[in-house]
Amino acid sequence: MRYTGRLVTDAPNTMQTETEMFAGTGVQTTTLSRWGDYSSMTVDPADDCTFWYTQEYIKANGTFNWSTRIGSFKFPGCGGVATPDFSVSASPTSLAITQGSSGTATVTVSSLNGFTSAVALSASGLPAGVTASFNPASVTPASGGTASSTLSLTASGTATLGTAAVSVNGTSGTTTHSAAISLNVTAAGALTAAYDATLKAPNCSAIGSSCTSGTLLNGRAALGPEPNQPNTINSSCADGTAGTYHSDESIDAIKVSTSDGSLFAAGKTASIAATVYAYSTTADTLDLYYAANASSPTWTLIGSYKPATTGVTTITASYTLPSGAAQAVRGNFRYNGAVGSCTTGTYDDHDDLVFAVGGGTPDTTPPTTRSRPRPRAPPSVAPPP
Ligand SMILES: [Ca+2]
Ligand SMILES: [Ca+2]
Repeated sequence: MRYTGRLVTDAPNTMQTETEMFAGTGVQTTTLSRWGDYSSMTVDPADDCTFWYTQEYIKANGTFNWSTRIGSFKFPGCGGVATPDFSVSASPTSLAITQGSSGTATVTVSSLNGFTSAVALSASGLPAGVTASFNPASVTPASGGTASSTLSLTASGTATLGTAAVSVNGTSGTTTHSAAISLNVTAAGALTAAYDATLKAPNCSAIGSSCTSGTLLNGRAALGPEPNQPNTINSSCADGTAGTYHSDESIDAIKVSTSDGSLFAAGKTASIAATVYAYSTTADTLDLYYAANASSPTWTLIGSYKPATTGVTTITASYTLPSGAAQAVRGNFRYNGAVGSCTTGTYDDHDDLVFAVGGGTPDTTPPTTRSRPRPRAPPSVAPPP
């Protein structure tokens, strides 16, 4: 009884070395023509490598004197003992948290090759001001199973802003496997405006550190179209209707933010970033205005600016926030014409953004006019008769 065979990894057109399992001790005599009718081979499901083989053989010269032999074999390199191991995954793989708050992700440890040991969890690559905790701090998966832990990432009020690649690490003995989480720390009070149907413009009604129009100002009039156009307070200034979206002029977004990342307050410097689609770097001009009272705006010019490039480009400016609980900025984007808060060119877009502002530092400057005398005390009530 001899065997050979090949593994899927063996070179094409080669067989393993022929091996003898058992040598018979006799020969079949006379005229018998049948041999080997009763034979079988099967692979052992326990390891998918071991073959079990049964075959007839002859112990001594003669006829009708077959015996049966059962043997097993496997090829070198098949069915080596697999090393127990594990893998680590995280969900979600990207997380956004604001300064002063926290977010969670589920960390899952999966058993491979019968792994059943404890895996200690940790995090690395955290931005300054962000801490990580795992509940539980260590998990032990069943063989072939999974075990999960909840990762909490907490950002302090001064945590470093921006995106960081956080590594979630599982360690068992000398083995460490990791999963990546993209963590984005955003400033507290980074607000996106909602359309204010009363004022008829995008409005950040809470006090934030920034306020963006999001998609609410994209386009001009029916071009785009601009949602809720013309997006001027009390519909005070219609948009020009000529041209084609993103071939001709439009203001697409306005964002106002404090330059130091703190909450909007009177006296602070505010930065405006206006995203426009420019047709011309020479004929197009963005006039930026602010108003202290959004409900009844008196527009004060901040400045007039040329786009640096044609196409989608951002224009920035800054000014000092006045006092006023609900303030506004206006972008007046015009093709030629003269500076104004509501120019009438057919390619001109006008967009307002309303945002809430806190009281800011109290005014300690004494008034320069004389105080009015205190009102007289009311007459005392006469006692009942
Ligand atoms: Ca508009
Ligand atoms: Ca617009």
